[in-house]
Amino acid sequence: MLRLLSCSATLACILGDFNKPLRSCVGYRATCLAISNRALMLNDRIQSMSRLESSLAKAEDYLSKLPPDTSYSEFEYALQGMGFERGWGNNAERVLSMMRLLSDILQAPDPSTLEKFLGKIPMVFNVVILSVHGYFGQANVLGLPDTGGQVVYILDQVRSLENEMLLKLRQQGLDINPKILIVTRLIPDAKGTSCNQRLERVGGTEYAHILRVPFRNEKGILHKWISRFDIWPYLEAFTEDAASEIAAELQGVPDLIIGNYSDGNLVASLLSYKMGVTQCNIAHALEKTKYPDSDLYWKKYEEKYHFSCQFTADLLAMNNADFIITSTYQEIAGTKNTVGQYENHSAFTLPGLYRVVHGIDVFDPKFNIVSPGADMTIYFSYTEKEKRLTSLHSTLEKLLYDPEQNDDHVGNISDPSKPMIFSMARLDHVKNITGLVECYAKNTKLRELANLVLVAGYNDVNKSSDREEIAEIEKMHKLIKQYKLDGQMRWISAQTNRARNGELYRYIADGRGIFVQPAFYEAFGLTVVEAMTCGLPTFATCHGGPAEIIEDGVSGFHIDPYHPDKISAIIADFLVKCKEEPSYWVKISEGGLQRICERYTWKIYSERLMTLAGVYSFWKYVSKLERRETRRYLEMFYILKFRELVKSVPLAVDEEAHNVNSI
Ligand code: UDP
Ligand code: LCN
Repeated sequence: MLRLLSCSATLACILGDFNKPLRSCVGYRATCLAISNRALMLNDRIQSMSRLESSLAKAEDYLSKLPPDTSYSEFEYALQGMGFERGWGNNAERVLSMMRLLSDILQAPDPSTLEKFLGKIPMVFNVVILSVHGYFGQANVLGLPDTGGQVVYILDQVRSLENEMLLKLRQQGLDINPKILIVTRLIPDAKGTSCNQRLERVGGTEYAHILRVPFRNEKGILHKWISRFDIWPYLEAFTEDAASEIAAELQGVPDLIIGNYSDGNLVASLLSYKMGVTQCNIAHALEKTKYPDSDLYWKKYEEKYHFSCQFTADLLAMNNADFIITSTYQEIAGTKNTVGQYENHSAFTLPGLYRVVHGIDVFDPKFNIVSPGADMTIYFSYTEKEKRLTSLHSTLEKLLYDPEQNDDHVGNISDPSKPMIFSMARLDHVKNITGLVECYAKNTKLRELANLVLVAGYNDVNKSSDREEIAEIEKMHKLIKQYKLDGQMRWISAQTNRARNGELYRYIADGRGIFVQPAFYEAFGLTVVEAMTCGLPTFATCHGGPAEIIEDGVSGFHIDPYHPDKISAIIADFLVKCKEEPSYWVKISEGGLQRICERYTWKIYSERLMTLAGVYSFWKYVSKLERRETRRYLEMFYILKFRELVKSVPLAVDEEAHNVNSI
């Protein structure tokens, strides 16, 4: 963005017609949204650039004579006479500083002042966030197939976004309340979750809701959960239905649409195109990177994964987006030795289908790194004794050590005095939890030094409807038997209570344990951030986000899932060193905590996201014409290619006849 804005021709274009976009982006938009019938920032008295400049000079002179904390209402009338309306700030100091910023932009433009100004003016009141595939809920969903970090990310994002929006609106001197809608799939067969409710308020917020819209086709509504790989035939109708539901809830169009994952980003593209709204994409994980050679051998994968649809949807969405946010740099452009997730889409071939010669430009200024964090009310250091949930310790001890077998766990720990090697993830192949079991099982020294505790998926194949999970469950049982792990290992099924999970990380830290994230590929890795935020020394895959989150040997360790023997040796060496020199454990724990404070917090995230929303909405307005050709191409690609590919994905069938009118 900044690179483009610094180009003098572009600046000339913006400034030559500044008044129009300014009006459009602020005053007009607020009127459109029917948030208030009054204009924001400028009124009809200012009709030209010269008038704007002279009014600014007059207002600055007037405001500089007032005490800085004079409240807006005390000088509102005077500013109205000069052509200004609410939105500049809630007191004389803020209004003056905003007006000075604008004067600077008009007199001596520079990109950072423009970015600062655009980040502060009231432009975003209503946000729609799309996360289509289920299960999306606030309780009992984590660990269910396909339902992991994306849900955690969005719920935390929404809470911190609402706080940031409210803070900004109040600082802007506006008494408007924001609205945030998370739009997802309504699943009538909700399996004990709230995914069959149309509207649900997000806990810890006042103005954020989950809005659920069912999948339907000509036969009616789909009742059961289906894998994210099979949902392509439902998305177009979902978009239509979602558009009406959103309009009804917001009584207008949103100011920003944020897509999540391939399906959400595609729906975000269709909606933003339809509504003319700024679109932000968040990939979370681009599947093409996760499955090696899935482009060349797409036909092999097609029946199970329908990657031809997914990769096409990804190309469409990333090119349609006004801006993209990623959790790490490597997600965009990789490292010296690895290819970035987006970079992976710059050129590739799906043999017999199409060849991509310029899929995405990773140096496009639409890319921004905005890293998520962990909810610090749940995840905090094990050293913060006064905040600790010690009342949960007896439950946690039961979870970890109760010798009585039940459906929730497999295996026992016979020596609880040893530190624990802990991992928690969905039981997908790519998470490589079975790989960790095998590497632990094969290293006698490691088995002597520590116990293994895993929280992952179901432990009974009959409970799972996910093909990858079923294969992993079977493998896990086989390994436990083959290596006689009972006594040293506990496999606990997915745990959905986040507060308890937070205390679990800390409980394991109390016993000088560690966290291991052994995935073959991890796009970002929220568990890595959670564990580090709790002060648990973390060993995480060098493939993907964790390689950037952790500085090897300083704030944790990198491990390579393709070299399991090395992993067990690195962990064993660490545990031995910590036995001899307990301060080493503390050093790594503190290194992790420091890294988190510097980079991975939701506060940093939401401030940046709000600034970007302002900058790119403005940019969308001024660059409308330039993007027309791209849009035509994307339309053609969608209609001629994507729609055809979708026809090859079989429609899901509910087990028993459902009454369409029953929901
Ligand atoms: N999680 C959980 N219970 C489980 C498994 C996972 O609460 O049994 C949570 C975990 O704490 C984290 C998220 O689900 O917040 C997983 O996010 P991550 O980015 O690590 O992986 P993803 O599942 O998105 O691939
Ligand atoms: C999806 C993933 O695979 C994880 O690596 C991320 O942490 C999560 O989404 C949240 O972005």
